Amino acid sequence: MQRSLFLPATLVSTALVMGAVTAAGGMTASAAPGRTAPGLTADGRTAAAAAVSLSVVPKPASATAGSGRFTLTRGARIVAAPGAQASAELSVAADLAAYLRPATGYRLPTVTGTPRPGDVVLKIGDPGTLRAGQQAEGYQLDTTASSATIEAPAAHGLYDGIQTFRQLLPAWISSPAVLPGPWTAPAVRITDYPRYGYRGVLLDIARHYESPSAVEKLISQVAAYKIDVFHLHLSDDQGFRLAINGFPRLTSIGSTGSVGTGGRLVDPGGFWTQAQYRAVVADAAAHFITVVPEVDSPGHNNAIIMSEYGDTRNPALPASPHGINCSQNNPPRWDYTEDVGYSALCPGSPDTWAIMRAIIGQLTAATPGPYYDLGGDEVPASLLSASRYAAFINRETGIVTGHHKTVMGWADIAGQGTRPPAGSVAEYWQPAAGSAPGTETGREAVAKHMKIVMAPANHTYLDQKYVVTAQSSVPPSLGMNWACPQGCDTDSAYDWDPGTFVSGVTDRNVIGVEGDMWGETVPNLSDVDYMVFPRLLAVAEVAWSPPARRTAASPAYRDFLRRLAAQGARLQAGRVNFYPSTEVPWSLDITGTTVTASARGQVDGPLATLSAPGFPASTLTMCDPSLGIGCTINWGDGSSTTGDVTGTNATGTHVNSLYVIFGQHTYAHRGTYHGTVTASAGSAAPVSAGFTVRWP
Ligand code: TNX
Repeated sequence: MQRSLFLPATLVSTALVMGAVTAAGGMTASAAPGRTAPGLTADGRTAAAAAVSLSVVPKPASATAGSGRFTLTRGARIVAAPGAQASAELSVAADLAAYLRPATGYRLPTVTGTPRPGDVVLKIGDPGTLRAGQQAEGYQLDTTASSATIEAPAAHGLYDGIQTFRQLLPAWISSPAVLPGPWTAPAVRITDYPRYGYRGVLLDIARHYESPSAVEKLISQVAAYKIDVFHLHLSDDQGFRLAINGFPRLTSIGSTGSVGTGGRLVDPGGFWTQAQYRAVVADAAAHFITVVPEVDSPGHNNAIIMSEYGDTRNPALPASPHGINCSQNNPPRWDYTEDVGYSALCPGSPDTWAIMRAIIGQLTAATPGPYYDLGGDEVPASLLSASRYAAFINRETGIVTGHHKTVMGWADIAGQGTRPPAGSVAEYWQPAAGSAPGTETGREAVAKHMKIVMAPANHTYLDQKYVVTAQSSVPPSLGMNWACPQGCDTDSAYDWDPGTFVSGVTDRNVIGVEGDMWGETVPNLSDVDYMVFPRLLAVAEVAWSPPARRTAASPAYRDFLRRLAAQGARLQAGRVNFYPSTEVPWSLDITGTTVTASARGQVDGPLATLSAPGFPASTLTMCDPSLGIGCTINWGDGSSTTGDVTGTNATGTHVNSLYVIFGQHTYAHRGTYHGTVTASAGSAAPVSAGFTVRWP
C-alpha cells in the first residue's frame, strides 16, 4: 500500500493500548508498551484522537496524537516567553511570522508576554523530555485545540521546531500569495532531535556559476528540511568564483569559464565579491545554516593555474609563477569538459603558497563557521607522488589551523603520510560499502582520529541521473551516472545507513551526512532544484531521523513515500521545482478561493488551485478523468457541473505547474454560497476544497 496509512478507527485504540502506534502514519510511540491505560496514551490523550496522519519530513523521533486541531486565525500572535532568552525567542518568532504571513495574510505580531488562546508560543527552555545529547537541537512541539507551543533548550532547536510546525499546517502555507485557508494543524506532541549535527548539502558553483540570490533561494528551500550545513564548492578546473584581494587574475581570468560549449556560450561564468560571499554566509546563518567553503586543492584547480601561471608582474608572487603548474599540460590549457584528474598545484613552489595563503586567509576571515574545506580529492600519482601530495596537504593543514579553523576535506586526505589534526573532518564519497576496495579511506580517517561526514556517491550524489522509465521525462543531458549506472532515485537516497555503511566507520566517528549537487551538467537553479528535490529529503531524513530499516520493501520506506508525496504540494505551493519521481505515490491537494458573482449572479472564473505533481493533464479544456484530471463543482445551491482546468504539463526539467480549476454558473438568488470543488487524477485519492461565492 502506498498512499494513505490512516488506521481504521477500530484498530487505533488497539494499537494505542499496545503502545505500537500513536500518531498513525508510522510515527513511533513515545509511550512504552503496556504502561498506559486502555484508550489513553501516556500523557492522557485520548485514543479516539489518534487517527492523525503526519506528513513531516524528516520524520520526528516521536509523535503522539492529541485530540482536535489547532487553528491559526487572523488574531493570532507569536509569543515569546519573557525572560533572559526573550530576544532569541523573538528572533525565531520573527522567522515564523515571516513564513506564515504571505499565505495567511495575517499580521501575526511577535510579542513578549502572556499567551492568549490561539497564540503560537516559543520558549527557550528545557521541556524535560530531551536527554543530554539532544539539547543542541532538540525541541518539543505541542499543538492542542487552543494553542501551539514549541520549547527547545537552544535557539537552533526552536528553529527546527518551527520547520516542523510549518509542515503540520496545510501545504498551501508555503504559497507566496494569500490563500483562504483554513490554517489548521492536528493536535500532537512531538519530541524530536537529530541523529547527526551535520546535515549538509553541497553546491558546486565552480562548474556552473550561480548567483548569490540563486544560492539564497536554495538555502531557504533546504532549511525547511532541517539542513544545517551549506558546503560551497567555490573552485574547480573550470572556474574560480570568489574575488581574492591581491590576485585579480583569479577572477578576471579564472571566473570566466564553466563546463560547456567553449565554456562560455552556455554559461558566461561569474564570481562573487567578498561582500556578496559574506552576505550569503549571513543569510545562511539566519537559517541556522553553517557555510563550509571549499577551494579544492592540490588537484581540481586548473582555473587557479590558468589565472596565475602568467601572473609575472604580481609582487605577491615571490618566485616564477610558472612553477605552480604540476598539471598534465605544460603550459596549462583550458579544458571545459567534465574531465577530472589532469591539474595539480606544485607543493614545492613558493608561489603556490603565496596564492593559497591569500585564499585561505581571506576566505577564513569571511567565514564565521568552524570549518575550512581544502578539497584534496582525485590527484593522480602521475602528477603528484603520494609523498608530494601528503606534503601539500600537511602544509595547507598548517595554514588552515593557523586561522583557527577545523580542516575538512574529501576522505582522500586521510591517506599515506598525511597528518590531519585529530578532529579534522573527512568526507567519505566513494560508492563502495562494507570493506570493499575504496572503503579504506574511511578506516584511514578513523585511524587518524578524524570525524567523518558520509556522502557515498551512490546514495547522496544529487548530480547522478534519476532512474529513467517509460513514464519519466528526464532529459538525457542532465546528470552524470558514474556512481549510478542504472540511475539513482529516491529509494537509493533513502536506503542506507551512515553508521554501518563502511566497515570500521560507526556513529562514534560519523558527525553527519551530506547530499552533493555537483554542477557539471546543471546550468541554473531550476535544474539544481530538479536534481536536489525530492532526493535531498531522503538524505535529510537519513541525517535527522533515528536509524530504521529503510529497504525498498520496508514499512519505513512506504511511510517515507507517503510523507514525501505530501511534500509535492508544499514544494509546488512554494514554487520549488522538483522531479516528480515515478517512485513516489504523489497525492493531490486542492485549495479554494472566494469569488464575487456579477450583478446578474454569474460566476465565470477560477474556483480552486490543484496540486497534482506527476499527473499529466490535457489542459485548457473541460475536466475529463480520461484525459488526466477530473473535476466536479458543487455550487452550493443544489446544482453541480463539470469544470475546466488549465495549467502547464511537465516539460524537460520542469515539474508540471499547479492546475487551476474554473467554472461557470448563474445563481438564481442573491446570497452567500459555499460550494465544493472535487478533483481526481489517476489512482490518487480524490480531493475537495470549499469555495465561497458572494452575490450581494
Ligand atoms: C567526483 S566527489 C568528484 C567531483 C565531481 C563528481 C561528479 C569528489 C570528491 N570529486 O569533482 O564533480 O564526482 O559526480
